[in-house]
Amino acid sequence: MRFDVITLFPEFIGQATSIGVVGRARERGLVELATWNPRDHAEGGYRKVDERPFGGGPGMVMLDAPLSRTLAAARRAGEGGAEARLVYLSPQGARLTQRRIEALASEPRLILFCGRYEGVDQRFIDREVDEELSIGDYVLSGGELAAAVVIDAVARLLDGALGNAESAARDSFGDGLLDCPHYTRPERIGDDEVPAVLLSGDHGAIARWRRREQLGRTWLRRPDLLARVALDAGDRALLDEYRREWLARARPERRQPPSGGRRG
Ligand code: 9WO
Repeated sequence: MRFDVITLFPEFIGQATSIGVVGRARERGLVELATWNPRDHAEGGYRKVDERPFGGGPGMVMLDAPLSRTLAAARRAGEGGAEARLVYLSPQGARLTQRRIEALASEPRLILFCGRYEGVDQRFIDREVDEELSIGDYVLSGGELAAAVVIDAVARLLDGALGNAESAARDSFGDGLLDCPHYTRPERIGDDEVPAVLLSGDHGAIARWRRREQLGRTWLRRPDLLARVALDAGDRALLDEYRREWLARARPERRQPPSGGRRG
């Protein structure tokens, strides 16, 4: 899969995708990355890429012309550039979800556009952008961090990007539930011990415990996610077990799961 990233800070994207799973995927040829800097396609000695907004107001707006030339150059490079979807990372975009990541991972090539300043001339967005995506309801300094999130989440789904163990772990998490707790040595830290089932060697019991923790933690912390997961009879039984134990432990005034709170 190829990513073309339009950014005023190509070095950021290069570094953010040179480590870990993404870095390994690039080394293995699973991911190809090219960065495109609008400043290289700007005119004049100052290589101007922004201008004051019409109507006044704070900040600057990215100019259409350098962006259009940058996008044209990216589309001319390599194969499939003309058809590649242009994704603009912005607070105004649709919320990024794992399901959307899975869809993006099936694309042979993606062009990710990272804005800066106050924003981008709307005519460029209306004419060229196929999809706006947001990683959350907050304003960053630019779209680069969000682009790195997309590249990381997509790369993990590509065949061969994860080792067998990681891939198995990913498969369980990929079913829309939160992850289960993880423990490692030492067995005891102060009064805190590792759940006995994890030391039992009973792989069936361990798998059931992990699934129950996934279901229970999702119920406690993200009931909105749980509502979207089709539970079979076994899952429903495990979740009922978790709920009964949680309610039995919870103080009378806490008989309602905390919305996104801790302890669970
Ligand atoms: C800047 C600004 C300054 C004062 C008041 C409001 C403001 N809004 C912005 C703004 O949205 N700047 C953006 C910077 C322009 C497009 C690129 N930037 C960006 C992308 N900030 N945050 C994102 C982003 C991308 C994906 N998911 C979440 C946030």
